[in-house]
Amino acid sequence: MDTKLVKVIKGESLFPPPIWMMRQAGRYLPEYKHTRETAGSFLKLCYTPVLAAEVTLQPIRRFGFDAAILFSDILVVPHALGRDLRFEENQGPVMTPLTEKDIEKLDVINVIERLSPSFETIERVRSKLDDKISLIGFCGAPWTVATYMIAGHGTFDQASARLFSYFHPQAMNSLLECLIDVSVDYLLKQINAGADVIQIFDSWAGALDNISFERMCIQPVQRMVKKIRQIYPEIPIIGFPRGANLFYKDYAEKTGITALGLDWSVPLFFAERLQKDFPVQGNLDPMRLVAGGDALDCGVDAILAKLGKGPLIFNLGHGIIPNTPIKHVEQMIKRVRRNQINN
Ligand code: 1CP
Repeated sequence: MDTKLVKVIKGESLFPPPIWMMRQAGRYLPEYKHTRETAGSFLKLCYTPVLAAEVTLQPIRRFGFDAAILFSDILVVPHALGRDLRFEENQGPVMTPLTEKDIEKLDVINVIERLSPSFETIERVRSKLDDKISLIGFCGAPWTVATYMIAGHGTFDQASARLFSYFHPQAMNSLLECLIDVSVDYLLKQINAGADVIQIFDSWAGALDNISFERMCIQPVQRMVKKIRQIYPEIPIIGFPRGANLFYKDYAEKTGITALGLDWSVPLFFAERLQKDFPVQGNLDPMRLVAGGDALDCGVDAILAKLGKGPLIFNLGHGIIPNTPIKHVEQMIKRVRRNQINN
């Protein structure tokens, strides 16, 4: 039987809509902080299936979301390719910036074996999760993962990766090719382990101009979707090209994804048009969730009023912010689900 999430991704309209939150396992939850302390470091938490499964399930237990998402990070892929990676407190990921010469040294032989803790996490979560709840597997899109590999850390404009793509177009192609292949294998194994929906995070799609968007965002994801569908023709795939703006439509049509994750800057009238052809997911401003009160209620109501009649997965327009009060998450869920009677 399909879960609510899968029904919507296949085009059904449900009211109230299914709901989950990007980064729903994380530092705003005391139980997450506790498990993270037990693990010792963020990466150890990602690579220890018992603990990763525990934090994956925490937001489901507390809030009753309609989907769990594998606890890991998009940067475990470059890490498994042999790049160094550490997470600095309050600074995020740090890696040695990648040069042209490093690309051929990426360890494509052992990468999937190194990622195997995630498959065990998925199996563990699936065995404990109610059948009605989806388990989302994920990876970063090649462009977004490449931005971190090239700069060595997060940036706001992805200047280093854009420049790299102009100075070294061949090297950039090789890097994207490598990431396409590895990410496809990684996702196939996640599906095989029990993920029933996949999300591809292209968090830095918005940094690209028209030509680069086509080449480095659309084409790689299009190729990934095609390869995944050769093995799993029916698997629902949510694409999240954050900041894609007017390119959202092109992205959805050309990549072949099943549903479209919208960031909070997407105007609701435009979202409504996209929803005629694609189920949509989103797009509450995470700052409204920090603020609570009327700011939160208004944001929720506007999304439900405009998109609630079509296929909608209610979500934030980007990840939850660590200082979000738990009470506000409860308020949001209550508001989204208040109209149970119409279901
Ligand atoms: O515990 C901690 O202090 C680490 C914080 C943290 C967490 C909880 C990071 C570091 N990653 C995660 C988990 C994570 N990351 C998940 C888990 C599943 C969930 O509950 O949603 C997922 C899906 C991600 C994906 C991810 N990591 C993205 C794509 C989505 C997005 O937010 O745009 C990106 C860009 C990353 C890189 C990353 N990892 C962590 C940080 C702080 C960052 C962003 C760094 C930056 O650009 O500044």
